[in-house]
Amino acid sequence: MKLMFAPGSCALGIHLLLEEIGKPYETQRVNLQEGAQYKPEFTSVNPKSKVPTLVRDDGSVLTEFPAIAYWLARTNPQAKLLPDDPDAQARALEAMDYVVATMHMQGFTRIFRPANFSPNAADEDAVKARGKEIFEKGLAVMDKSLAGKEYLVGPFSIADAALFYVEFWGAARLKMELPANCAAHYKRMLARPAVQRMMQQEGLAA
Ligand SMILES: N[C@@H](CCC(=O)N[C@@H](CS)C(=O)NCC(=O)O)C(=O)O
Repeated sequence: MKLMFAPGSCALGIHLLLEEIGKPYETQRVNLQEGAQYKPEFTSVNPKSKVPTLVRDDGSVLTEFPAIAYWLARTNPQAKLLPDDPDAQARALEAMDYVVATMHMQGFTRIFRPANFSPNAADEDAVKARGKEIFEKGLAVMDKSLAGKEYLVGPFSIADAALFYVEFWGAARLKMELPANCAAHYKRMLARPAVQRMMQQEGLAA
């Protein structure tokens, strides 16, 4: 398997899952700043121009964070990345979809790429402020859902890998103070050996 990723991007959530699984895999860095995701070498693999992109052992390509995370969990049951119970599975997918589709795509994309939301440069601050509002609302929702729990659905699951990457963006990039349960979850995640290995490999470790 080969993970195509950019250090510090949302792909870090998939990278940490590969470390949790512990089977050999390759990585290939994609330089998003230089626009490598729009060049034929990358678009011939993933025409969506996005990381994470997973090239599987049979050569087939899987994209979209939730799909990759779900497939990794289902094909590596020994790693216990998804509970067996259908209700808990649905809760994990529910949380992961909210993180990716709302907190990241609606919130952070406004902060990182305001020009995608308005052609008018004068709108930039307002677009970013709206993005931060969406992210903060998401954090409040996740914080409530973590109350009295170590991880989102009880034991560690793929949903925690998703929550971790947006917590990382909030804490390390925006220098925000995370709400208490998210801050404790972020700390708990940082203490996992698999997360530490991923952080080292991506050059993100403090
Ligand atoms: N919906 C996609 C989002 C992936 C995504 O937005 N990736 C960002 C990095 S965090 C990216 O590759 N951006 C490059 C670009 O849009 O040019 C997923 O769930 O995997």
